[in-house]
Amino acid sequence: MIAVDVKAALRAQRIETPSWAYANSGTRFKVFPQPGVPRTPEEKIADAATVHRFTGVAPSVALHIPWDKVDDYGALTAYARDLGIEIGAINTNVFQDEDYKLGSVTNPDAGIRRKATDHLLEAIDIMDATGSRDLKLWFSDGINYPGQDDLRDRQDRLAAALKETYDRLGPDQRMLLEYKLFEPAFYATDVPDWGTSYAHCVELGERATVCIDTGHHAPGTNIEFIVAFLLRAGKLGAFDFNSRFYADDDLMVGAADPFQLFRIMYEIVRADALDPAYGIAFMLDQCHNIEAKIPAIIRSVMNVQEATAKAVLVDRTALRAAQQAGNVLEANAVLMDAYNTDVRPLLGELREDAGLDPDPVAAYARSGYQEKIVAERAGGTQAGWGA
Ligand code: LRH
Ligand code: MN
Ligand code: MN
Repeated sequence: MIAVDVKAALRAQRIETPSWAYANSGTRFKVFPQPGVPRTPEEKIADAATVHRFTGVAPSVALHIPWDKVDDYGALTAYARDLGIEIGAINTNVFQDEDYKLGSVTNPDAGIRRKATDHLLEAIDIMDATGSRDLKLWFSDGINYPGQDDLRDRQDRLAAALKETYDRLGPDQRMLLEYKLFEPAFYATDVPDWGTSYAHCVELGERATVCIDTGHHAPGTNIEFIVAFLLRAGKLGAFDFNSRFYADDDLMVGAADPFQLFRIMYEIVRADALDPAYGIAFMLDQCHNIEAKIPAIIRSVMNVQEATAKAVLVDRTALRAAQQAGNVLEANAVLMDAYNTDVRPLLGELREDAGLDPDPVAAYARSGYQEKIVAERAGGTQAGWGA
């Protein structure tokens, strides 16, 4: 691929940032509040627009309901558009209510299942108002003790809630079903892995697809295999990018294992699925507990860009030839040549071509935005994760 094609591929890339990453967050041990964090959904959107201003590739922000609940979603959408970004995926939250102790849509109590499903339907009303394409579902549902509830009945209850929600989607709307190995349930989680999510999505129909949160697997899981499999099946809808060392760490994408991120992005490039027109939503799902939030999100966007640039640089013709010839070492070397390329100058050039500073983190630091929000948002309350 010649350099200009590499640039064209990278120019088309879009990365969505999550509203909750701009807010205070922490572990279950402590939230360390930071000065200047957003107090309202509007302020989170303003921060997301700032990340887009410096990176040029993050033109949408995902919302989480009720963390981002407002009276007028039309007005919120107009506010975002005025700042140059769109509202992206609507994330549901059926994990922070007393009622959900034994589960939400899989709860043995039909009344609680109704309440949870109604929340999912309400999220689609919000999508109608914001123009969002994607409804993102993650269920904390599961059980802690063998015998606590019937594993199979819970799948039936899940399928019923998903079907009711799917049937409510508009023609241009999609459902993304996220899985997670464990936590908060430890013995059995109702959507623990990609296979479970995939099977439910197949049952639902073509507008239901799997969301891969890169932090939601057992250590050592080959995530790029899951990516390749789902792409082949036409069932990969989105990523929640982040990094993990141990569990659901939610650290900056590309921090723990940049090589894994490159391998994932290579499967995307291999399937020609990088362009937004293909329909995969590349989202971040992170929490910045001890590091400055906006620069960390800018860095995360850049980390995805760097992994993507390396993936685009893979000489696919040479790789295919080596694979066909059974030349194991050569095939591996072709991949590693691309991974070991320093793509930062190329990305700097790309940004300059677009009228941006080649170093978005430094440009942000010089911009005065951080000082401005620290001064303006004094006395800010915590919003979002850990609220
Ligand atoms: C669950 C999860 C899911 C939630 C988000 C805040 O661990 O990854 O995507 O909506 O975190
Ligand atoms: Mn997630
Ligand atoms: Mn998570």
